[in-house]
Amino acid sequence: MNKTIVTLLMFFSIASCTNGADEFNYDESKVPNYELPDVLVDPDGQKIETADTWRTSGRAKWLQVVADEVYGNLPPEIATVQMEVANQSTKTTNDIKRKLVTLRCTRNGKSIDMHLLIYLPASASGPVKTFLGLNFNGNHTITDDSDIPVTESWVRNDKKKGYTNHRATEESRGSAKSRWPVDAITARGYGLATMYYGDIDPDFHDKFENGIHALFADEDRKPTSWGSIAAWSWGLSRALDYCEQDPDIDAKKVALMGHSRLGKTSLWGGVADERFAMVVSNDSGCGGAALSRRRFGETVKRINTSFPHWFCENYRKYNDREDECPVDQHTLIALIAPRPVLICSAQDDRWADPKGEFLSGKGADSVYRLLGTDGISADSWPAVNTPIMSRIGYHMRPGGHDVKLQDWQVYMDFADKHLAD
Ligand code: GTR
Repeated sequence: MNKTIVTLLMFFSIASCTNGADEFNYDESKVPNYELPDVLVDPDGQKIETADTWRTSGRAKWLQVVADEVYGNLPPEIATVQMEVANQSTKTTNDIKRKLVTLRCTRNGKSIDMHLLIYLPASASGPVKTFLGLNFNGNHTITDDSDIPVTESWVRNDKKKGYTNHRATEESRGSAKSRWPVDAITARGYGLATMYYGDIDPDFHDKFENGIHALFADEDRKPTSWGSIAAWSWGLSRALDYCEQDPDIDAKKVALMGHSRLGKTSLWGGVADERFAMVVSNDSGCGGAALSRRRFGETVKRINTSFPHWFCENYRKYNDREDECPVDQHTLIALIAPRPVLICSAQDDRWADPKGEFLSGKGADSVYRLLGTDGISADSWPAVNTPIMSRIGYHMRPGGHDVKLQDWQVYMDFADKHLAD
């Protein structure tokens, strides 16, 4: 191959890795001036001066705005979905108890099965604090254990990993195990529960005809109706319903954890269901922890264009008009208050705007303090490898968009501190 071709190929591969660097801003000096909506002035313009006002009216008002403008509302009939444990098994090996639980959701003669894979320290003397997170490619990808069935749900095609024709094969077994360090988690006394997000709703724009949406074919969809992130979050709550029935799990101490689009999901899941005791978002970026008004890395327009099914239709109004949105992502963090929330970034993951992720924690600080916690104990964006362990936590590790064992160590340090008995 001649030199020019090699150079051109290198140029194109770098350009595609940075998601079209030319179109998107990665220059801090080009971040526009912006003003964040004050979360202590409610959407009707009333000042929120006491913890009681936040609890009795302020929170609910902001919650409704975020649902209407960003993630969408579940249909009121969601409560008519019937849930049953259709299958379950338990096996203990090397001091780790593994459970497989199938949750069947039925409505209008249709049903979906969501499969929970749970690992618990077998020698625990009582119910354990547990991390709950959705996985990207099927439960069988988080382990080499051949007992875990290869998912039969829709998967994204990835020939390298053995997913073709939207079906997973044996080839993909264990392919995501580095992101789910089961031994390290159980060794520290925590449980881990995970479920494939595609069991709840497939991740493509199917006009809401599949997954849990399919049980609502009678729904009159509106610009404020649920997208896939709201559907995945609903699935997390059903997993928590199961945890409440399992005597091995301390359901009052379940921490949500999610990476990337599933980090956005863990944040919204923690907002929508206050039973979750703690939330961890990893590299959640645009539509997750990162402030949209900064327009650094991924933008609202880009996310709505690439993933039109993730948010509600109303969110598209803010394409290139971030300042007109009545909320920014700090509101999402504030809605988790006073529960502990840990915002994690990766230094090289500029697409997700690590600084913007920190700043949304900062923007939520006033609500956490009003509710009597220490908020976020850093004045400025901390250096890499300097975890901030206050009630709103922040951590940036070196490297790129991923979940690593060292991330989990910080999640568990944070849980040790904030979920202590
Ligand atoms: C990207 C998307 C991000 C993030 C990521 C992921 O393509 O732009 O917002 O969600 O996918 O989930 O891996």
